[in-house]
Amino acid sequence: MKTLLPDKIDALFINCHVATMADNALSIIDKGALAVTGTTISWVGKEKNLPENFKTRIPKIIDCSKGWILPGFVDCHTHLVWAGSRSSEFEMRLNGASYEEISKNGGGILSTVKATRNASTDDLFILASKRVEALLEQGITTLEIKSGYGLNLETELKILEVIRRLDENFPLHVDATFLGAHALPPEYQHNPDGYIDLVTQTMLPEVKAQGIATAVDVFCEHIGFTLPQTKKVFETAKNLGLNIKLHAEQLSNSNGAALASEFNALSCDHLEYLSLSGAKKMAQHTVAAVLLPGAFYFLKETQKPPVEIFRNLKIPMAVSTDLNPGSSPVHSMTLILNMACMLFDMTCEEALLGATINGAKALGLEQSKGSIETGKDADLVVWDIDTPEDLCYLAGLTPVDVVMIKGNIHHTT
Ligand code: DI6
Ligand code: FE
Repeated sequence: MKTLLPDKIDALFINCHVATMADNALSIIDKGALAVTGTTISWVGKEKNLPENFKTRIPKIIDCSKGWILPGFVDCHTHLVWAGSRSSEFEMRLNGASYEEISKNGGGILSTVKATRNASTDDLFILASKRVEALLEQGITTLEIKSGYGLNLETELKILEVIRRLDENFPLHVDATFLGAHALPPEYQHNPDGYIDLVTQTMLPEVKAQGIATAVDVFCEHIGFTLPQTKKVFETAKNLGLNIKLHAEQLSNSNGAALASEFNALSCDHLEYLSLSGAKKMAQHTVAAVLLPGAFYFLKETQKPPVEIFRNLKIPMAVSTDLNPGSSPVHSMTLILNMACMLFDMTCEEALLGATINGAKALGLEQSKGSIETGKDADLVVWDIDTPEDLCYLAGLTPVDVVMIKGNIHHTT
């Protein structure tokens, strides 16, 4: 993505190292510099190669004190609009109850649905804002948020409205995904197909009409929805021109990834129980694999996603927080990076690609987000670290110095 030298520069980072994450690697530039014009990256390279006239006519020069610049993190899978707490379920699980048992007994997702239905739009916005602030402060500059704790038209729209307000009120880019088929609501306990009819005939057309979500997701699982039900939702989504994503093969192999691939999904997410044939379908349709080590850790799962198969088939691996109250109440991308390495045997480079360019691919945003290349959005983080690997290795530390989103600085320490 080469462009001509910019004739105007608004900000120049100097005295930095850059991990651009271009070309599917860290792609390090030592002793680098980076120029921003308006909302985009206009020049990146070695500082010694900076064109002569750059330093003299630049309003803002940011000395990075030998820190590292990486693209802002892309958190491509969260469920962060919810009310209520599931800490008592956490305690139940520590006493031996399983996630599935709790879910079958009316707890789990449905307990969050009850609290979320009872919360006002303003309450939900305040609760979600705190979570978004936490992510923003840790260098997340692009965020996907799913609905799915409403399970009726009114509350699903309320959640999507909150997501829209988050996008409007925070500097980071927020994508909304409609996850109406997340769990069976109490009103349809004995009529799952009736609920799928509600999702496809009423909810999806309204979501589309309001332009309030860009993608559709389904929880395809034995405690979620069957393959034929998932297919119905995808057919409607496709007809409406919405992107497709899937919670697939998280707790068992339902062959959801193969189905989603046939619908040219942007991503399949979780994938612990993915089969080789499912992976091959994903590769054939260039579907990204979104790996969620927070849920694996929190549910004490033992079946790892087939990372070696993803490598061999060159399937892009994204990693994400899956921030939600039940299976991944994890508010930290650096912790997720460490988990991706320790639990899924990913390398630091793979984990970092997962939290940047491959996260962008999972959202269909790779043309503008996820790597440092001229012409892309100036979504950058300056880190006070010695090497990019420190972000995976120094578990729990988040040494952010500067967060820039679309050319504006939003956080400095
Ligand atoms: N899979 C998950 O891990 C989350 N949703 C899903 O479909 C869990 C959501 C929850 O337990 O509240
Ligand atoms: Fe999820």
